[in-house]
Amino acid sequence: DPYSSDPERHPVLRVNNLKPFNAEPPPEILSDSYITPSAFFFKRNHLPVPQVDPASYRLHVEGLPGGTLTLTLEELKTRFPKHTVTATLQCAGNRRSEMNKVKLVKGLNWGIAAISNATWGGAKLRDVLLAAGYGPEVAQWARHVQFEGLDKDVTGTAYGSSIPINKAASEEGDVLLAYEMNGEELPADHGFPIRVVVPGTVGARNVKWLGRIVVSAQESSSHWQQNDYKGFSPGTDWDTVDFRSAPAIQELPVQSAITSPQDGAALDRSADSVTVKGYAVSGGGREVIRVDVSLDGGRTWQVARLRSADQPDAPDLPPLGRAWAWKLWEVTAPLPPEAQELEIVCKAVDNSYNVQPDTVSPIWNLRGVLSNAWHRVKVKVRE
Ligand code: MTE
Ligand code: MO
Repeated sequence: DPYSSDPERHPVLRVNNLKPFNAEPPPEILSDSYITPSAFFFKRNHLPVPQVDPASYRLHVEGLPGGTLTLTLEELKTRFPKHTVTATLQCAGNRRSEMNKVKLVKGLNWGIAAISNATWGGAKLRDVLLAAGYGPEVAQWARHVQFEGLDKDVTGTAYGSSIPINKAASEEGDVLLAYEMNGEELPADHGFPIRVVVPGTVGARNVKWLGRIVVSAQESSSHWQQNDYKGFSPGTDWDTVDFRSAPAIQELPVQSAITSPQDGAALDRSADSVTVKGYAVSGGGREVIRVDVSLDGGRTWQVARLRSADQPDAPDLPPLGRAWAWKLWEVTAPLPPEAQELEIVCKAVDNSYNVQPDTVSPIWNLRGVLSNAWHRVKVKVRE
């Protein structure tokens, strides 16, 4: 069993698939803390967790004129300044289960918690690329930076993906070769000893157990870059889909969801009010500027309080275009007097005034990715 050496996991996680291991925390845990404790951070593995010996670990940086730069773990930690970045990671398939309700899609049936927030520590990819010979000459032809994991399938094919060179090499891109998560060594499930953290970019590009970096004129040729993690029209089905016709997902659209109360919960009339909590985040460093909440299915709205100010771990006001971390929000509102059932809805707005679509059908796609419609939960009011 190639999965027999997988690490132990926290029993509270909701397992979507055991081998490979895929799990998300109960949603209310997400809004309990701005930084998601690593044990509760969602886990998305395509393959068995590789066992990497830190002493013999090597990172290969290829494709640059000087030839391959090979670094030990120790060199990565000592030759380059350490940076920390608080960034939210979200799987492209987060909230896929809502698409499944419209029409069946292919993929793990994620709820709303295939998303988490952590503080990552490591070397900047930019610094490592510069040390390996990246410069204006290379910028003439280089377009992508490819990443390859040390996790392999039975045929020996490794997990891989790529990001645009502009993101990888820019000072403001904040892309890390992370060896720390939440102040500790990276856990096995999250990529020990090194993972790429690409803030503002879909989870799939944040390659774990990183073995190889290749600077190239081409995108990664891996299955996960070419034939997966792409969006399509609701009218496209498996007979007509042409994966070459759509770009690989990089930056994610604006997203929000209600973590509490949960669908099907019962509220007491005697409580008079209801507190609604959730998360909101956008892609590409765009900052969430507002979250609207409705208790009546979207007829009337109020503005939620963004909790960033009272979060000790929240970074200072992020520089424009570098809002990498989610915002937790909450709103307490009086219970509508007559209502026996509430349909609570949330939607977020980012600083480009991007908004979420109101329903799932128009954004449905066969792979169930980019599921970011208004989030709706129905709760009963008990007299
Ligand atoms: N990297 C490797 N090497 N292997 C993987 O299976 N899964 C990707 C990405 N990086 C994956 C990987 C996907 S699809 C996601 S959403 C994130 O890792 C999940 O990261 P996490 O498990 O730390 O939450
Ligand atoms: Mo993912």
